[in-house]
Amino acid sequence: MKIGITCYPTYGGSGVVATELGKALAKRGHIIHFISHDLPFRLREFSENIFYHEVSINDYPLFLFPPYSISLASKIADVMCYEELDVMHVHYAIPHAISAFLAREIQRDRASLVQRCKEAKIITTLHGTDITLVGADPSLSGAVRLGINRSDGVTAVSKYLRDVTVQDFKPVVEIRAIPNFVDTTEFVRKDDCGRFRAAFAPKDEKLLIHLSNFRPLKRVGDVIRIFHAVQERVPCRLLFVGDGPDRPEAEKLTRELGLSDKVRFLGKQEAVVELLSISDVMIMPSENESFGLAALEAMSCGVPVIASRIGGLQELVCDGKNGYTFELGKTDDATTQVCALLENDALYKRLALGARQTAEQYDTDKIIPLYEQYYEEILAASLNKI
Ligand code: GMT
Repeated sequence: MKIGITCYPTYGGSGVVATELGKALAKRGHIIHFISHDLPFRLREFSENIFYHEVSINDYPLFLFPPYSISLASKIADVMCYEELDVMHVHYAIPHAISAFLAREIQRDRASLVQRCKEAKIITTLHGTDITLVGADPSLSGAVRLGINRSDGVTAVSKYLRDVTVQDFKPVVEIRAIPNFVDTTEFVRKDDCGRFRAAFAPKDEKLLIHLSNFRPLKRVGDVIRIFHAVQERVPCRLLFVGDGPDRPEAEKLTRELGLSDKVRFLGKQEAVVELLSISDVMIMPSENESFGLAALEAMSCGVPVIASRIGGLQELVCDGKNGYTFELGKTDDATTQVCALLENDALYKRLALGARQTAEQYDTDKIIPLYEQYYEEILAASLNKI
């Protein structure tokens, strides 16, 4: 198949999923056209089946806000037509679902002037805050619903997100839940990272890790409060990976609690596998999480996850199997869970193994065929309509 993919190319779960999906589909022989304003950050290696089309943004002085959504729509329309795409798959509804819809209108309109182009089927994948936070805002919700309803197929990254979308947006189309996935051959615990570990935990302390984009919904303050209590019982250190708006506040709280020598803020990092490989426990106290890709990647590296009992995290983190869940904001409960894990070797080993086994259920090789099958169903459904 010829498949177009649009996503946010910068750090963020939806961009990661879209890019890894494109790479995996390309390996399976499909031709992939990425369309975005920058090269997706995980698209490093060359593949003869992958092409990249950059959206040029018109920053005419009159525009206070250059109309990216429209430029993107024009680019998608061109790629759909000239590359004869079968499927145009957009990730994160805002504005991508609307841009894809507009692209199809552009293409239809152009057909009256030039040649008639083949029409690609539009598939939208909902990732999380495009429904639960940003998309729920009245300034955008009508457009999000239109984008969903005008897509030929819609997927959500968990059953939770599918159900919330149905409940809040009452779409007229069906939504298929297809979960996040991980390449368990790439995300595998590396044994040769002892040097890193010694740098961060020189006295052989335990290592806790939190990885996110530091937005308020990630509740990084809770991570620090949990760590503060844990380190009073178990010698340990904390690694923060990522960056975002709440980082300065988190650094301030770390100083106020006198934890500066035990907490390292590493900022954005590419060596995620190496960092997970030296970590003992991941802490994810998010207020909302439609799936929790970072937790899945941690599990794949044999790191148990302590997470809030919310959203799609409840489909991934199973108490006593691959980690523990705690009621949102109840950092005392999370502290007890982390300590129980770190103080009991046998329990720790069992959960670390359980984490890896869970990740194997979400391996790329198991989930990518679900997308392929979905594309085929959508294409077949449209043939039946003709
Ligand atoms: O909303 C975000 O945090 C960003 C979003 C994205 O688009 O990058 O992440 C979401 O998508 C990931 C991949 O599908 C999910 O694993 C994350 O759980 C989800 N984040 C939230 O729902 C908060």
